[in-house]
Amino acid sequence: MKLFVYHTPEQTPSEQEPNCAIAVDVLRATSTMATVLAAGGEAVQVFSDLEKLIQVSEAWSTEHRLRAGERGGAKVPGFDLGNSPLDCTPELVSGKRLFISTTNGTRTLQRIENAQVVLTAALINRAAVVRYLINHQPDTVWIVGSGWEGNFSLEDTVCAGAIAHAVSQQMQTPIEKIAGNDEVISAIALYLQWQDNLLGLLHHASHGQRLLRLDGYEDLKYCSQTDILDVLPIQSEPGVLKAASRL
Ligand code: 3SL
Repeated sequence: MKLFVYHTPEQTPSEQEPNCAIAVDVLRATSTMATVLAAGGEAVQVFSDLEKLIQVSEAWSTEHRLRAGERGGAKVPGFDLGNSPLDCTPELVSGKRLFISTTNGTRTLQRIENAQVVLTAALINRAAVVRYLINHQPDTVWIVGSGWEGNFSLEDTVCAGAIAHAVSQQMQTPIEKIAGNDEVISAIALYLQWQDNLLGLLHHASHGQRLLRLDGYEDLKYCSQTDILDVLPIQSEPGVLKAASRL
């Protein structure tokens, strides 16, 4: 297995597809997706375009769908939800499909949707993703951060490092044997530096600061936890993610 870390969807090579691609958007899209599927959501379907989201979701009855959308961190007017994982309680989401559009996370998923296997990861479901990699041993794995509008983000990189570190430890393989690019080494270094204070790191992150200005402290706190949800979001068709146990 070779791991590659890309900080943004734009940095991924365009003429290749990996055996397994993992979208990461710790603040907050992939944290929300893991939370919805762990809480019994039927699926999460992602869109970059709000009009398209509305049009496709019209085919679902209102009892079976939720529309979620965020632009610049704020909820899209008229939608049921923004992008806070804390709103996704079992009472609200169980049995429903979440139709969601976010600024960066959905773009990452669209970039990697043709990989053989597509997963989503956040700190909160890191262990489930690592278990999948250890059990299935895909040859090439891309861990793709969402960043913010094309730029590096601390929170996605630290999550990539948390995944790569755990894979290396559990396979008892030195990191230089499984690292496919230098970004893997630097992501692990970031994780090792901050693993005991991930909430502190999210406070330094530019998007963490943006969310704090929008009253998002509780979201930061929730998203900074490691391995609290045993759920593996996996793509069942382009743009649709389900809990692996329900496929
Ligand atoms: O950019 C995204 O995809 C979002 O996760 C951003 S936010 O945290 O909802 O503002």
